[in-house]
Amino acid sequence: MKKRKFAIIGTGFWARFQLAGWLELPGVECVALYNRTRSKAEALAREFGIEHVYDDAEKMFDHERLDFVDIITGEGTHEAFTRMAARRKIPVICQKPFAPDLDSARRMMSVCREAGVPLLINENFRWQSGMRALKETIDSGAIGKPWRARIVFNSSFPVFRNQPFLKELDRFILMDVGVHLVDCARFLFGDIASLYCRSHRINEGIKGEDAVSLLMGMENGMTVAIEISYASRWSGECFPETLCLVEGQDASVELLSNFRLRVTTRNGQREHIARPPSYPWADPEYAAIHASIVDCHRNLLKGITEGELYAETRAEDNLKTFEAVWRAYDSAKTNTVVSIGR
Ligand code: 89V
Repeated sequence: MKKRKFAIIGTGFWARFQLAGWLELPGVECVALYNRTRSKAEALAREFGIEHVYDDAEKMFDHERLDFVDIITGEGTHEAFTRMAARRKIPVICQKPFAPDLDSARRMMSVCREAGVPLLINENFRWQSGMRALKETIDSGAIGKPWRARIVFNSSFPVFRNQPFLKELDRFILMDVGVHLVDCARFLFGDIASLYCRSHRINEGIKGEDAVSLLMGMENGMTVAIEISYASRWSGECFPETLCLVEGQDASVELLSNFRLRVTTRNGQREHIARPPSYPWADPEYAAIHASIVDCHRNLLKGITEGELYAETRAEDNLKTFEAVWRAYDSAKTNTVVSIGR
């Protein structure tokens, strides 16, 4: 099989795990790393035996023969790197959140459309083993028609320790974690019709919001509540797991801590463990998330090799998630219910 050659743009905290995740797949080869601080790229290249390192991205694009790039920089530079790739007809995989704002996301989509190259968003939460098992259970009809759900990511994990730049973001938790949970809601239940959002800043010394409650009316008539926080001290702490309760006409299904999936019917309960695969390179603190990177990448690679439509989180789809997050900011600011998609 011909290996697809790719480069990673941005070698910060998350890149090591993205790269290790790619290397689990037989059909790819990382040939170059770019970082504006060259020494960081060199350190990662040494660790993974990557041959070429650059601190000039244009130069990298000119020198390397790439089948795709994986952009893992902050969202402020996603558009510039996407333009460089599209100009050379190179497919783009870009880390969430999609862009610094909606206009930039739309411009990225139009340059890739004009160049005829895929633009895919690296959104991994829907690829967690628990989320997949939850969807399978709902789709199997085991709980009947779902009518309400709660998706919870409440923790006091010191997220700023590994990612200090998150403190400086004017828009923090909705952009960093909210995009994941809104995407999970869309993955499980389809598109959003309306939403109402309230936000708080609880931790000291940060610029953006670190606690959000988001109530969504779905197009299928369901009500979905999302709770996110990095300021919660509670007995359910299980970062980085996402907890869910989905109520159906006949039964409910819960995604509980330690990947337990519990179905409760009138007649009793049954539970099984939707354990993620374990990888030696995963950071134990983030293992639940890191394990999903491999399945996410497998799907994105299919989008590159077999056609964009195979990638679940292609830009066209992820724009809906991203739009909902922006509407949530509008809702929190104006304290109003916002309609989506009209
Ligand atoms: O996946 C992420 O976006 C991470 C985490 C959820 C851990 O905050 O930044």
